[in-house]
Amino acid sequence: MDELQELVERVLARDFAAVGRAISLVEDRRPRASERSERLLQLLRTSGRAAAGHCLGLTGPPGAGKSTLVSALARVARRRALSVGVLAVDPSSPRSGGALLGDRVRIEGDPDDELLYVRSMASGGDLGGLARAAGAAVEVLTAAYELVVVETVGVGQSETDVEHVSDTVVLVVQPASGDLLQFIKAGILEIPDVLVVNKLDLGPVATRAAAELRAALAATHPGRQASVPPVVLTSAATSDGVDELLDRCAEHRAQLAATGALEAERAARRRRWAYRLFRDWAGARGVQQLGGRAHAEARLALLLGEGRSAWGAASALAEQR
Ligand SMILES: Nc1nc2c(ncn2[C@@H]2O[C@H](COP(=O)(O)OP(=O)(O)O)[C@@H](O)[C@H]2O)c(=O)[nH]1
Ligand SMILES: [Mg+2]
Repeated sequence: MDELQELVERVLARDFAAVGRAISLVEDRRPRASERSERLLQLLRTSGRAAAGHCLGLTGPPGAGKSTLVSALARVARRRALSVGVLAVDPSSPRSGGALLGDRVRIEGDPDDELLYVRSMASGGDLGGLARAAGAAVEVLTAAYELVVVETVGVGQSETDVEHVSDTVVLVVQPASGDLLQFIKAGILEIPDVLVVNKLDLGPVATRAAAELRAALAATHPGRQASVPPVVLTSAATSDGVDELLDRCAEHRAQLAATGALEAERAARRRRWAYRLFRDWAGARGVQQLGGRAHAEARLALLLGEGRSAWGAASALAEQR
């Protein structure tokens, strides 16, 4: 067994240090690391372990309580004896140099708990690089842990979109923030699979916000009652509603699996992700040279079918041009 195979074995065995090393490897943007990183991802993918995993993407405006909710979700999931991996993606603003997420995920749990792994990732302003690294880190975590939770801001924005890495997208809002109205206007309510109004402990203002949200969803899904996503009220502070949130997310995953959509969605996501990375490098002209987006995506699908990662496929296509 070579060094990478050994690393993969240890990642699959949920060895803390190995998971950390694997993520560091796929985060490494130096060219000489990319071949090893690519092979690592391939080995993880062929292990087939990710098929059993579930990746939740939590998104929503700063201050809504995502980090606190991730912590509460991790606690509840651990109580259900699920192994949990957490990734907090922090797209530092290049202008202010500040971090949008501000804080780091604070997970209060047993520090000796080997089945709860938490990692945060900052971009330093390079969103394309962040997209690549976060996507790859999620692949590592999904191979290792039964439940993976990714926290990020910026739903509906380009490269950091959680919808490109998560099986289940959870939009978190807080009551009386005005965010809701903006989401409705921006058409963002089409994206999430589950919606959360957090800070239930604030009282009637929270239940009112949930009612408004349900009404808005019914309006944006006319004639499609069955596809209206559930709205869950939670208090990340007290853990109220967090069990229900986990149930709703598990139901969404079960639906995907039952219709065969889980694997198809993951493949489609990987293709879109590869396309984004390719377009980052090659630009609109590069896409045009290949005959447009559909053609570029078809070529990428072939490369992905050979077992390449999104990044590997995008760079291979960029070289083929
Ligand atoms: N009252 C109340 N405050 C909360 C709750 N969840 C989070 N907070 C507070 O809201 C603020 C933002 O929380 P944080 O998790 O950092 O939000 P994020 O920016 O979305 O990750 C913090 O002061 C939290 O303590 C909740 O359920 N109830
Ligand atoms: Mg946060």
